Amino acid sequence: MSDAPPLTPLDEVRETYARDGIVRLGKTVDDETLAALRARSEAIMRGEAPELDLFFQHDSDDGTYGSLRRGEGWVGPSDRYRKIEKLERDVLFRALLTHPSHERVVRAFVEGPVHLYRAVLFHKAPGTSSPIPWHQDGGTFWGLSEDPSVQIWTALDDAPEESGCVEAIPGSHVHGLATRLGGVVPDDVAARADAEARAIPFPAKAGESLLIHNMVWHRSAGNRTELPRRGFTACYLHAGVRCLRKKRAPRVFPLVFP
Ligand SMILES: O=C(O)CCC(=O)C(=O)O
Repeated sequence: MSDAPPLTPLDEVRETYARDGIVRLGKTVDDETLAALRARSEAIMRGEAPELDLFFQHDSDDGTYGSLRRGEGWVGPSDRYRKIEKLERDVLFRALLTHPSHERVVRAFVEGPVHLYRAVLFHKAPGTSSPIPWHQDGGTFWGLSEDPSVQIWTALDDAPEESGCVEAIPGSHVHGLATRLGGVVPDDVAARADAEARAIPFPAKAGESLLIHNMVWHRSAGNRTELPRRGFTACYLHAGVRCLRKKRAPRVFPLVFP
């Protein structure tokens, strides 16, 4: 998929992941594929893939996380959707999340069949785009019998600090969940942990991937550039992980690596 420099060797991936909970994997996607994925994400936001029945979340009007209009879903064609989920239903995004460059890393951590928890595009439109606060990708909020195994985040555009690259606190994953619920780390907990001073930016070039431990504290700022910043993340589970939700039928997680 790429003629770029070699991907990070798996020994190094394992070692850095255990220590830091976040690892640069190298350039996993070539420029032609990136262009196709960007065009596809734009078409999806214009409403050209209704048959996929994707999940949409529009960005807030004032660019704050607190005023996101949750639960609204699709609100018509717009280039300001901040989050699009269920992208495993799209041929191009599915090809990325099942690509050998991803499988090689997932297989280094998961034995046996591998299922997908989520495949999400995080989009920061130029102009007003909301930040994502410190959070962890797990907890009762995720409704799983066990924590997810691994997740791989890939930059579809250059993501320098000014456009809201991923930031993380390396090593924070070893302490487990900050709250039983998981998700956003409460402000007082972040303040006690001195999170601001410990934040490390992970700027990325288009096509580069990061392996992000679900428990590592991570966040991203708003986009202050004139260009969109899109990141695609796929989160993988081993076959024994079950959906615990009770209100609706439990989710069945698609098999991605048999
Ligand atoms: O793309 C981003 O800005 C952050 C992604 C993220 O927070 C996540 O994958 O959980």
